[in-house]
Amino acid sequence: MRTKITVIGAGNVGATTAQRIVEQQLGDVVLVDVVEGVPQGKGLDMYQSGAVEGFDMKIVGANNYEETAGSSICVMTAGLARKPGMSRDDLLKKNEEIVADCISKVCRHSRDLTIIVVTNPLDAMCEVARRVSKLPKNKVFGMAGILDSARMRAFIAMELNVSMTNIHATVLGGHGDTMVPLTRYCTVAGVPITELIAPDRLAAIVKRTAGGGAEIVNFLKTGSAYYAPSAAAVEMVDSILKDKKKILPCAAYLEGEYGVNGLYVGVPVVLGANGLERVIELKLTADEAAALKKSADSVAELCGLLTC
Ligand code: TXD
Repeated sequence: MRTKITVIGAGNVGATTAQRIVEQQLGDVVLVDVVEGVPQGKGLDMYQSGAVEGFDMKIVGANNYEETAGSSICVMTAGLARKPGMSRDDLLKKNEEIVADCISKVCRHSRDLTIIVVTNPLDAMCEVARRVSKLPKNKVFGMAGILDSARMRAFIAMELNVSMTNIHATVLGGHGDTMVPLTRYCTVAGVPITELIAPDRLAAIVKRTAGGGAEIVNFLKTGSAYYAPSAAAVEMVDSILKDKKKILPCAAYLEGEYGVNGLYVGVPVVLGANGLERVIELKLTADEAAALKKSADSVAELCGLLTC
């Protein structure tokens, strides 16, 4: 049996996610979008690259969901992206409609689905997907923390001129301006970052991390980041399909962990064959816990505006 992965949205994040999945030979891909011809054209183009890249994964594009039948994972990227001056929250109403529509359709064709939400505002869109799919919380979660942590790792690598792969960083909280980069848990080849970077430089890195998405939006002007976001989503797909049980920061539905109840917030989790298998509870200082609470409060405020 070949593994099938549905990617909804054939825009920047969706198409790049599909490309990474087939190039890493994680499974066959069905790329779905509302715009006629775009998923078909991008799918065929990517499929043809297999002859050169050396993969045999199938990839097809579609405007409906019949082809997605029997998928084990759905990466949900459809929706509007930010333009300069827009916050992620400005996207709420329109993207709620899009996510609700796509998730209800994809669930009709695949019974045993794990949904990775990418669409912004991320934490609220995870909640929409959970409500509409009626799947358990281990099967519906979101990508944000891996991206935010990757940005922090990149900025630390730039500062210290060392390999990004030696750097470990954890960013908690909602995917927004209230995210909580945890410098105390940040290490370079095992050495605490606080021993390597002066407090003012570290504060600047934390600030740049929190504004990392806007920095790219301001450069691109017509859209938001997609290379790092797609890499982050595919790391999640890989850990689930190969049952790697990687510990990764993801948007998870919390029921009491970190003192949060009934909300999606970014926390470290174990991703394996059973989806989000476990939430890892880090010990937080009073300041960190307060920052996380503030972040959770802003997620709660947005979720209060949902109509589904
Ligand atoms: O960290 C994160 N979670 C994020 C989130 C990082 C980067 C981007 N993030 C969000 O993902 C972003 O704010 C957007 O909400 C989504 C998708 O971003 P992308 O950059 O891929 O946007 P595009 O290029 O505009 O693509 C969106 C596609 C486009 O092709 C539309 O035609 C399609 O979504 N779309 C739909 N497809 C299927 N069904 C419906 N209803 C639909 N509506 C739009």
